[in-house]
Amino acid sequence: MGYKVAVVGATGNVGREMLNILAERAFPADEVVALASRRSLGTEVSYGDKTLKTRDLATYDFSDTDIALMSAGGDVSKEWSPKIGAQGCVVIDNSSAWRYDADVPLIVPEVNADAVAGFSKKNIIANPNCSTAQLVVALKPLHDRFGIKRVVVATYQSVSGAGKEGLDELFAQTKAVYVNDTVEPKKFSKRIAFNVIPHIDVFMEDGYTKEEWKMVAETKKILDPKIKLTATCVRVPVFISHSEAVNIEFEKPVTADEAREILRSAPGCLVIDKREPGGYITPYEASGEDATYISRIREDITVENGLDMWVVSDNLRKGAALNAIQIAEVLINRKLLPAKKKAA
Ligand code: 11C
Repeated sequence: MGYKVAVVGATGNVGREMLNILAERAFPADEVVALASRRSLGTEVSYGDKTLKTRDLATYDFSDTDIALMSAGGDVSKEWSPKIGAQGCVVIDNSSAWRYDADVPLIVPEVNADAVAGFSKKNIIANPNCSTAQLVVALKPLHDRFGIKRVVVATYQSVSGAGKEGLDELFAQTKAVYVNDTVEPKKFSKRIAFNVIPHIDVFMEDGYTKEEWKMVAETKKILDPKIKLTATCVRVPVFISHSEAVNIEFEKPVTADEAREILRSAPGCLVIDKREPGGYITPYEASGEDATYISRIREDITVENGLDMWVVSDNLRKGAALNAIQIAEVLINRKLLPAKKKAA
């Protein structure tokens, strides 16, 4: 018998991607339900070759649903995830609402799948921020072998990280520039077309942004609290896929060749690294793909045991929807889902 899965926030960029990936991977679901807030009720969304009409989250009964894939924002998750979990349905939440809660595992299956076992206190499992997910997939195999001391990362994050409004703003502003029209920032603090903005999420007291803080806190929780990390997160005029320039200092000596070999056989990683024009991946090519791509691997000439690399992944897939579904697959493969009384 298959599972009953609800996608909460089914009309958003990530919700739609969740439905696509459930169908693509032939996820063992008997029934998939698309849920949304009242505002989007009745909107139709695709699930494989089927069309699902969205139903109301507020009146939906989760008692015979096994898994809720939540991508409806932090406020909705804070209100609804505990209620859904209390009905015995396991919530896999894409927002930041529960990530830093000690009773909620924060999971990237290639990195810390074993930590999933702690979910039963609240029946909630958190998905990391997109910029963290791809980073830890690339760091984990190197950390296991050489021990990471410190990471310095600069991100180049696509506008889809800011949702549909982010995509619309880049599109509208780019058109406006071509027809000499006024460009008015709405979603982003400055013009994004033909520009870059060193600011994602709110500013914190110490001068870092919340996006940068999340990368630090989440890397520590998922991979190793001893790793020191500093980040500069930048929005760039790219529709989909986040890129990261990563500098790593290790405990042990490392060569670029060794790192390349380790990453070639690491789960979730795909190395594209020829030292010639075009011998690297760009966000355009990573869009729609599942892998975390790694290019430009080289030894840092300024520090002992240092390495530089370029990491790119589709932020809507590995950074969100795919990671959530991989977590659901871990629950199924390890037989961790609570038994449900199915409606007759
Ligand atoms: C962005 N990374 O690109 C953000 C979006 O904590 O899940 C995801 C925010 C989060 O704007």
